[in-house]
Amino acid sequence: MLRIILTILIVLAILFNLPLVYGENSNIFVSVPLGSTDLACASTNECYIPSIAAVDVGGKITWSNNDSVVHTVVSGTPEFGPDGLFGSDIIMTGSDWSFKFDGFDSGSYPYFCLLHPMMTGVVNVEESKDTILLRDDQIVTETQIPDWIRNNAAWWADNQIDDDTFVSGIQYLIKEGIISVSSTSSSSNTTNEIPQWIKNNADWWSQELISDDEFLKGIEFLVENGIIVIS
Ligand SMILES: [Cu+2]
Repeated sequence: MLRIILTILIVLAILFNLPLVYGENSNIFVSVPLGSTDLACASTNECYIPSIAAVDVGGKITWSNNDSVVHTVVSGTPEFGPDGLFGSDIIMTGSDWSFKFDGFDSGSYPYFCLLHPMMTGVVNVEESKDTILLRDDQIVTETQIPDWIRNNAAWWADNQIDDDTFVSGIQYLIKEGIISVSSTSSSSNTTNEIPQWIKNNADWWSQELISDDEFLKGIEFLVENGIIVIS
């Protein structure tokens, strides 16, 4: 029965192009080792091992209490106290506690043990690498364009900003090397008309319906036809 359910889930994932591959840091384990009440662990940063743990946004960390006494995991610092972002109750000897970092901004989140405040650790929440298994050719793609440009693309597609504003923004990003395109400007006898399909692409890209690569094809067209000029 379990096998049938698994098969159905995999088929559904493939049919609807859902991500099948997650970032490396989606399921992390941290140990509270034996002897963590000993002050010595603080001086070597071994009260939680590893004391600095990286996890993807939406990933899960499980803290296991391998010590002979109870401990806690509470976000914040001993100096300023708990900050309320995450926190366990008492974790019994031999037990564990998990927390999922859904909706967290990337950044460093310190934590400590309420019962033994010299026990401190840090969670580094990181954007996962957008590793998505594609349906047709199983190519793993990585993001090439900063995400905030989606806003610009959406505004442009919606005629809230004009062609010049959008194009000059993209032009600047290419010049600064933030976006890289493979083509270079060729013709000087150009029309400044931007084809509708590029605007459609921008709209779809802003909604994440097409990939960065497909959107870049439109940008490359603009470069090739001298509408975007890189000097
Ligand atoms: Cu403790």
